[in-house]
Amino acid sequence: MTTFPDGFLWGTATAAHQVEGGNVNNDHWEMEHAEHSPFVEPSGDACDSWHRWAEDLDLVAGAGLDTYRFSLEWSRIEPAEGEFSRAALDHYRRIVDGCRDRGLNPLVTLVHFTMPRWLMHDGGWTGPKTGDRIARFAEFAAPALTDAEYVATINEPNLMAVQPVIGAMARRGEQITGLPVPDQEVAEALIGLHGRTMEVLRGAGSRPAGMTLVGLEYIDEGGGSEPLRAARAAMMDQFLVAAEGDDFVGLQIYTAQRFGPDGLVAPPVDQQTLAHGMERRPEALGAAVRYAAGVLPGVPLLVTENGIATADDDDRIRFTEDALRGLAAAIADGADVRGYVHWSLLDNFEWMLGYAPTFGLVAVDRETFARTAKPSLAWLGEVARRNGLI
Ligand code: IFM
Repeated sequence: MTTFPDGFLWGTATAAHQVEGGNVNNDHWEMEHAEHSPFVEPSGDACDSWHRWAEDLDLVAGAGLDTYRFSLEWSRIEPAEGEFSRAALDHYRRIVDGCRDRGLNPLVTLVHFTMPRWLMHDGGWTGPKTGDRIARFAEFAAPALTDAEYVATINEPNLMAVQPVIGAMARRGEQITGLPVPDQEVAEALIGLHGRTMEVLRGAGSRPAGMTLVGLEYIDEGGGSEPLRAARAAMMDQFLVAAEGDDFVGLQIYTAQRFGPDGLVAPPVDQQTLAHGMERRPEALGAAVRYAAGVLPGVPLLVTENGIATADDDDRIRFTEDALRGLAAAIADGADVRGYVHWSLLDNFEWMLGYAPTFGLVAVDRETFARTAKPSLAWLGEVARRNGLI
C-alpha cells in the first residue's frame, strides 16, 4: 500500500464559468458570442450548477472525498463597477456552508479566468485601475470565505499570460505545438494583482491564501537545456518566486513540455490525449511537484488540479493512479504536499473547446443536466478513504 500523509486532503474541482451557466455578464460570454469567435460553442447553461450546486456537493461527499474546490464569479458579485450584489455573494457563502455541512473542506478561488464585462472594456488585467478594483472585490468577498479551508487568489496566472501570445499566433496563422512563453507585461500585471489580493485577504484575517499555477514537467530531448531553462523561468520560476511569502501554492498539472536545440518539440502523436491534444503524461504530476518543492522548500503545496480529458473512464483511472504514484514518491522524497484535487467533478465547459473534452468524474446530460457518476468517482473516493493506493 502506498500511503499519503495523515490529514491529506482529497477532492475534486469546478470553476464558476465552466459549470454555473448563464454567466452573461463576463468577458468570456462576450467572446463566445463575438463574430468569428474562437470558441467552438457558447457556454450557455453549462452544467446548471448555479442551481444544482447542492447536488454536486452531495456527489463529492457521497463518494468519500473531503474537499471541494470552486470559484466565485466576479461578474455576478460586481455586475457593474462598484455595484455589489449581496445576494450573489450569499449564494457562494451558502456553498461554503454547504461544504462544511457535508464534511467537505471548501477551497475557494476568487478569480478563475473570467472578469466582468465592464472590466474587459476598461483596461482588463493590465489596466491601471485593475489593482484597486480587484482589491475592492476581494474586500467585499472576504467575509463570505471565513470558513474556507484555503483561498486562492487567481487561477493559473501563468497560463493567463500565455493566452494573448497564443491568440496572436493564431491570428498570424502560426502552428501551435505546445505552450509558448507568457507575455511578460501580462505576467507582471497578474503577479501584481495577486499581491494586491493577498494584502486584502491578509488584512481581512483570511484563511490560508495563495495562487494556483499551471505546473509542467520539462523534458530535455537532447540539446534543449537552454530553451528549456528559459521557458521554465518565464512560465514557472517568476511565479513561484512571487509566491514565496504565501501560505500555500496550488499546482495544476496535466502534461509535459519537450525541448530540443530549437525550442519546443511536439509530443509523440500516440501520446496525445484524444480530446484535448495534450501529451498523456501522468509522470508530469510527480515531476512538477518535485520542481516546485525545490524552488519553494518552505511553502506548502496543494495539487489543486490534475486530470485527463478522455471518453475512456478506465483510462482516467489508470492515468490518475499512475499520477498519484508519482506524487506519493515526491512526497516520500520530502515535498510538502497537503492534498490532491482532481479536475474535474463534472464534464463541463472546456473554454474554447466547448463541451467535447470530458474531464469529469461525473457525466452531465446536456439536455436535462442529469448527473451520472462514472466509475472513476467511486475509485477516487476509495483512494481517499484509504488515504492510499493498493
Ligand atoms: O478546464 C481547465 C481549468 O479551467 C483550468 N485548468 C486546466 C483545466 C483543463 O484544461
